[in-house]
Amino acid sequence: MRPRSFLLLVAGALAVAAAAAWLLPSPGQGVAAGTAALGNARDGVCLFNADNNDIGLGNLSYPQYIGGNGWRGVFMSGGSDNNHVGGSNLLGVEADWATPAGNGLGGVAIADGSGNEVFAHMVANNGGAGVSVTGNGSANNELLVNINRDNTGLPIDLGNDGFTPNDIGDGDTGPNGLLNYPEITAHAGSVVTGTACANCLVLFYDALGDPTAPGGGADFFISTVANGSGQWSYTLPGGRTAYDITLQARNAAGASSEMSPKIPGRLYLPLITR
Ligand SMILES: [Ca+2]
Ligand SMILES: [Ca+2]
Repeated sequence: MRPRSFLLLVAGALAVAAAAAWLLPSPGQGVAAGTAALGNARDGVCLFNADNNDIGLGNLSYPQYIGGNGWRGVFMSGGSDNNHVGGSNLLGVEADWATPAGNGLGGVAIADGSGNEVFAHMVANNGGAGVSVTGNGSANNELLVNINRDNTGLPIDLGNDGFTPNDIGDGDTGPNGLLNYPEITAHAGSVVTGTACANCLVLFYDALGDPTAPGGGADFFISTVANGSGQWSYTLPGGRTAYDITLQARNAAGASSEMSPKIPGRLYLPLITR
């Protein structure tokens, strides 16, 4: 297990050139006066050439929210590697999991870093992408957000340049290798079949609007694994069909893709009577 230092963040304090709103409420607890987002003019948490830090705990009983900052909630640059944004984090929403507290330029932005894990619980209401990765040297960043919605950009954006379509053979290069997202090749009712990178994790999300367009969202609900040939099939729970979902891939090295487009909706022709 790799060594980690624990980054304790206190509002107004510096931590690796960082400051953040930092709360320890119970889930569902309302935000009382005096505990609203403090917000910094620039980034909430800023890592520069800083490795192996934990940002947030792994316990949703004690969520941490990072919101109301002028720039990004969490920003990693200068070769910041192997950092972990914990599953208890709320970026752009207050500790009641509802009140918007967006960060001006995005939830989490990795500008130059590899091997980072973003396991945030909710990323919402931010200007720009929920989570973005830029820099051609930024590789193998794992980007798994349970609830990612109501950001002005994409939920996940490799390149921070809007939707990046798949390329045949996935030989392109760039942030996270511009890993291709999974594709649906057939569907019938709740059964969906498709392709992804070989042995990749295929993550299923409820699509909110269009996850490949600004403002689209994605809520995670389950995952499966593609086989060595990149084939997968799954029966969706809860009455979902292929028209309801968006997909994301994560390869063995940890790199995560953008969200897939929703498959084209059913075409209903107007009924013409004479
Ligand atoms: Ca992109
Ligand atoms: Ca690609």
